[in-house]
Amino acid sequence: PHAIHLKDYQPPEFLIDRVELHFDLDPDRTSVESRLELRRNPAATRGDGSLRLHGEQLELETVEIDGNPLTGSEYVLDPESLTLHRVPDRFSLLTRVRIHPSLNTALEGLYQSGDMLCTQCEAEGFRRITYFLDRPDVMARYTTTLVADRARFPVLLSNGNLIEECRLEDGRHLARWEDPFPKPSYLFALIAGDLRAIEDRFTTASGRAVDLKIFVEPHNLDKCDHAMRSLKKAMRWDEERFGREYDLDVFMIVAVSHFNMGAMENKGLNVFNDKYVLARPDTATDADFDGIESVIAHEYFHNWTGNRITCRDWFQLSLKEGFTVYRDQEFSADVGSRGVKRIADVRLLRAHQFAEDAGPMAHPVRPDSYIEINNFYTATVYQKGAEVVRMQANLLGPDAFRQATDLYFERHDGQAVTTEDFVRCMEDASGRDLSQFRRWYAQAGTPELTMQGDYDPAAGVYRLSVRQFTPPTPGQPEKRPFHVPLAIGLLGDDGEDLPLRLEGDSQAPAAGTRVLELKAEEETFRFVGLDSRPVPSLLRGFPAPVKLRFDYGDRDLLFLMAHDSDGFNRWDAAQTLMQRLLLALVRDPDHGVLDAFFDAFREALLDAEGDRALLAEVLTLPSEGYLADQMDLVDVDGIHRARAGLERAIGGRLRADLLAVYRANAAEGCGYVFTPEEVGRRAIRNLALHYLMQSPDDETLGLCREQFAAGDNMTDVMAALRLLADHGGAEGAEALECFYRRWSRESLVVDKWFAVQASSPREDALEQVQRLLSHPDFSLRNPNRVRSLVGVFSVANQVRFHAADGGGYRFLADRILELDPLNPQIASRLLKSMIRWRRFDRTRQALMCDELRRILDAEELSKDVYEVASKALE
Ligand code: B3K
Ligand code: ZN
Repeated sequence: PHAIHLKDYQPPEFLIDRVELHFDLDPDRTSVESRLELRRNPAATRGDGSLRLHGEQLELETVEIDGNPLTGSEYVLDPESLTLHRVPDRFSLLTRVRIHPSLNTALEGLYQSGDMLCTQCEAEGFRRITYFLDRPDVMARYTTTLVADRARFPVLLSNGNLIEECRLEDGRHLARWEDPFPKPSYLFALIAGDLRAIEDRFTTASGRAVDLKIFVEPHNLDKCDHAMRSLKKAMRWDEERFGREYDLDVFMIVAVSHFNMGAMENKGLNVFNDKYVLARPDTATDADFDGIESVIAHEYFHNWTGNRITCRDWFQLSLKEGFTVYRDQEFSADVGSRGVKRIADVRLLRAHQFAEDAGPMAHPVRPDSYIEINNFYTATVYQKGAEVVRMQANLLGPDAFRQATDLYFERHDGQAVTTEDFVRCMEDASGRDLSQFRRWYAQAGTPELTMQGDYDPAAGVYRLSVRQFTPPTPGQPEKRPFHVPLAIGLLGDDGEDLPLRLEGDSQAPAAGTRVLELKAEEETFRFVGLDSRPVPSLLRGFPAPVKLRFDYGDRDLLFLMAHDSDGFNRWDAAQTLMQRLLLALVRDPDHGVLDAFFDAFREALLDAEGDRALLAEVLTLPSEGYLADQMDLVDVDGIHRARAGLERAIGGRLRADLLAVYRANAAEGCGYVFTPEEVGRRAIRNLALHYLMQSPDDETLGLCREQFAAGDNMTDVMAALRLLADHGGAEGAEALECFYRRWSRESLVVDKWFAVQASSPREDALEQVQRLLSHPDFSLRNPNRVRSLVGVFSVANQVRFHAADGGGYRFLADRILELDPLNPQIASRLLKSMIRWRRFDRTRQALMCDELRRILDAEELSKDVYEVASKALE
């Protein structure tokens, strides 16, 4: 397999103005006829005049140019393309191919999911449907005709508006769809199935009525309300916040149960993993409700950021993904709790993106090269990309940023553009110079900011010196300094914010946060007019995706945790404190925990006025995975022991308080509602139960059992089930069994049942996971199921996955080798949990490398898995 490089980009030699597709749908044997209106691209640097169309796994039956059939000697076929030599400057091309959806286990292109047929084309799936210029800078207008058996496939959908529908002979019927907006092929979609829809209507700001439809299999019709509510909220928000209106008469969402990722923003016809659509209080947790709200919004927002304006090439992926994640994060912050949302986003970024940046697959937000683009739908492109947009939004301020996005939408509507075009709009609208800022797109790695403060009481000056350093990443041994926004506050003895007056300021600014901009490798800021040593609150709200090194004393952290006006930094202080304590306990099990720690924990816990969701975040210990990332040499067992020990100590020492919190936060009998307050209440209550159950007695076990039995909502039931299952014994087995019996027909709930067992820290977790492989409900062909068992075990069960005997690694490698021939995308994703082997001891390093080599030695490895495994061993 060979790499593709950004520097080799060439505009397409041909453009396609119109596409007419005709599908004769059958799961076993579908025929696809395509008519393309092609013309030479005036902007292209002339190639050799031939036309090379992408196509994979297609059985070609006919090729015609302007109505004249070609003979076999007039074209060249290989497994990846169809090449036509000597074609006119403008012509119509007809091809007819056969494909086999029921054999398509990779779930790319046209495939079968249960009884329905569906498509997934991003990034390069359209070439598995028909011969085409399958690249995002070729935008065409599509008309799609679908013909299928009427009884089996009563619903036939594609992009755009329905323009014709009729019955045919032999029980077949036809539907014709027309999409008036030019689009790249990756946004094409079709659906055929026996589906039902819930319908609603949305009137846009300019008064146009849009029909909204969510299609699901009939038995899921009662689980669509939350998705529909979320959609309407997102549509309104995008009008208000970004001035973006929807542009077709109908917006459709379809939920399918076999899906490689979360969802797909196909024009007018979003196709979703059903996990991000279906929710009823008794089947879905608060986290699921949250996920649905944000993924529905995300895909909807793509209509402008991705569809109307798309990417020139796949190196620009973050142009649409980073921006759209930023938009969905802002949406969730506005409709939920902003502070909690920021914490959740940063937690995710630190856990996944920082880890990625520190490993062998590290790449810039705009990668320079790839072997398989599907490997680059990463936390870096998505989450760090969103932070890069957020930094620009903050540097410009809300008004200029809105002008800049307006300019972007106006200037580039209908085009396929680059991240450079985006930044230029930011500059043109604001007058700011972002030339150094652009490095955020080009340089990989997480910058480390080392800060030092010292106070000169005689002069009343506090000096804050800042140094930035970014570690080398593959292919980038040296980095140049970034342009980093720093949001900083200084707290006085009373915990109040002080005015931040920099030396040379003509007047004192108001007390509060001040945004400084670091551009050099090293800089010192001098704050004047301070009567006593302030406590600095650094990087408030996490203004940049960086790591902070500052030598805080424990007292300062406790002080910030109690007083910082910035909620994010109160949380961060608590996390730093806990992280420090835990790492000390890893190094020395006898380290001991100060009373002050428990006092602070208790004080926070009993804060009756605080936002409970925020509190739950503050009181949650950093994960084992995150702690591992803070160590040069990961001590898997030490981390587990320390963290579990501290949780037990909290549960024991604060038992009475935790019980009080548990009781005070009982539901008030109004049934399940998904509001930030109620989510927060359930979160703090379940966290209290979690701590109590770390050293359970009859009373807490009783509470847990009661909650499991009584819970009318999945959030509480799952929390109790997890605790009972981890507790083990007859209680655990019984709860698991009872849960399975009740929910065995709800596939998404069965996923949870698998996941609970896969993430259990119990010593026999791997054995249990092995056993579950042969459970009748397990299948390698359903990505959600694979993720819930194999994915969860290898990502969320650090202590068992990294067991010193290598059993976890062998298990994972076996699954990857089984899965790769079926579904390379999922196989390659799973592999990512084994690539950072360098952080471990020699024994584990050797075990992981053995498995990576075993994988690389396999015959007929996919490009996906090859790229990850080979880069891991480089
Ligand atoms: N754009 C899709 C992701 C496609 C992934 C292809 N391997 C979903 C999203 O980000 O909205
Ligand atoms: Zn997206």
